[in-house]
Amino acid sequence: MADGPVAQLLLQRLEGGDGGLDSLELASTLGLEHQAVVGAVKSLQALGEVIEAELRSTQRWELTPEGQETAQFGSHEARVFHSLPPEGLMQSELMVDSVEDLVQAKLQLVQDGEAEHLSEKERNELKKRKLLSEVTLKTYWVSKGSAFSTNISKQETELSPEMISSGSWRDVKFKAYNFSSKGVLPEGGHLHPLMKVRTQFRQIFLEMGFTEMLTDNFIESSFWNFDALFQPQQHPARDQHDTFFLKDPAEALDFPMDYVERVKRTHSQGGYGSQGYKYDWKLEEAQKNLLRTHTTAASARALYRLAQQKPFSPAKYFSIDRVFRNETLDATHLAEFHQIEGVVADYGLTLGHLMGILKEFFTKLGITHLRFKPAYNPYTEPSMEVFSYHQGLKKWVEVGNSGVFRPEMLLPMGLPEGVSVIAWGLSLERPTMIKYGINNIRELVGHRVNLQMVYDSPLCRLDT
Ligand code: FB9
Repeated sequence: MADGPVAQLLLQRLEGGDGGLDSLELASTLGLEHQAVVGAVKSLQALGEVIEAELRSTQRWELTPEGQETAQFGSHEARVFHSLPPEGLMQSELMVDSVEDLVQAKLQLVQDGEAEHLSEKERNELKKRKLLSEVTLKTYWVSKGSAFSTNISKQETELSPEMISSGSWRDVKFKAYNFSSKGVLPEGGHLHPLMKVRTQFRQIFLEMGFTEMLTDNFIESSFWNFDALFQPQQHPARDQHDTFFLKDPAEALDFPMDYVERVKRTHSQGGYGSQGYKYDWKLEEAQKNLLRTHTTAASARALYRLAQQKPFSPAKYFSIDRVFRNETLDATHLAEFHQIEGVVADYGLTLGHLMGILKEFFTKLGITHLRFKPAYNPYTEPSMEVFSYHQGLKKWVEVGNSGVFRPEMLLPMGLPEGVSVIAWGLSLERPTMIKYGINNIRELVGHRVNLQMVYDSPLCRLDT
């Protein structure tokens, strides 16, 4: 503060001096930190022409932390000598009977501000041993300004209602606004990179005319997660090592039973042109609660709801939310991830439509030059894995999976003959890790995440 004690001391030194003073020397004389004197200089500068302050660069030798330790406790060689046992060692092993610790002495000279007593060769030797470093200090040469005065009255920084009503504002000096001072950066929240990338994907789906599905239930019944998708009850994905089943509540009880009957028949006897899986389908298996293994369960619910609307009207849905799998954990896989899924329902959709919409979708991600590879999913036929050549990684990268939902899934829902549904999926973590250059999933999610990474993560632009 301009009316603070350091500023007053500085003004008195100027008053009594014969020209000017150096901020570093004044700090040393007053036994203050140099920054305290610099603060007083800046506050006096804000008053206008009370002082003149010229910024100067001063070279100074300072001890490194190791140098400070050596100055305090002695050089390594001396400490070895002093560590010898009092009875000493055989003369043949030691040729010196005393040692003068010149290194420590020189460092103490520097510590006392007398570095100039060392030769350049000596200083460079200590610098080479990383005991000494040359620093550039910004100091101020302060002299009297045209409006110099030692009587710096307290400056008001607030105009209060009392001042206005009493008129006392007329008798006080106000501190000038410093319009160039930067405001205090407001501490706000910080979006996690995953959430930034999710927003980008959501934007892409919305501009493509898709509607976001309801995905607010992590807990799902086996019925909607598997049976409704025509995934047989003995499928390996349905057992404990791939899926997290719940103990309590272990069972879901609320189903549209007419629909369940059609699903049961399709699995066990076939129908709609399909021979089915010819097994004894059990309601108890379908009632088991689990943590959804894919957001395709939400797609099944959305498509069932669509099928109840008569007459049928085409729809485009998407979802981006957490799914859970009892995976083997590694650097890129955790037991959960965010699945992104797009679904289009209309009459006469074909694999060509699926390829076309995938090209449009991935182009918006900046991913071009797609390749499609035949694949298998229990609930889509045909299915395709989607690949793209990644220029940065110089290799083909799997960027998603896709397919046409099977009639055995769609027709029991009540969707009209001729309506087909194309769909695709990918993860949110993989593109996020690539975009933000993160190699280990635990740097992105989990209890070991460095929050500074979250604070510092830049805006996400997927198309660049
Ligand atoms: O995300 C994936 N890869 C990917 C995506 C985008 C990307 O962008 C880069 C910035 C340029 C890069 C990579 N994958 C899917 C492929 C692989 O990472 C794969 O190894 C891991 N997969 C997950 C599942 O693994 C247990 C990613 C996840 C995945 C896989 C399939 C689906 C959804 C997510 C699906 C589906 C689907 C299929 C048919 C109908 C409906 C849904």
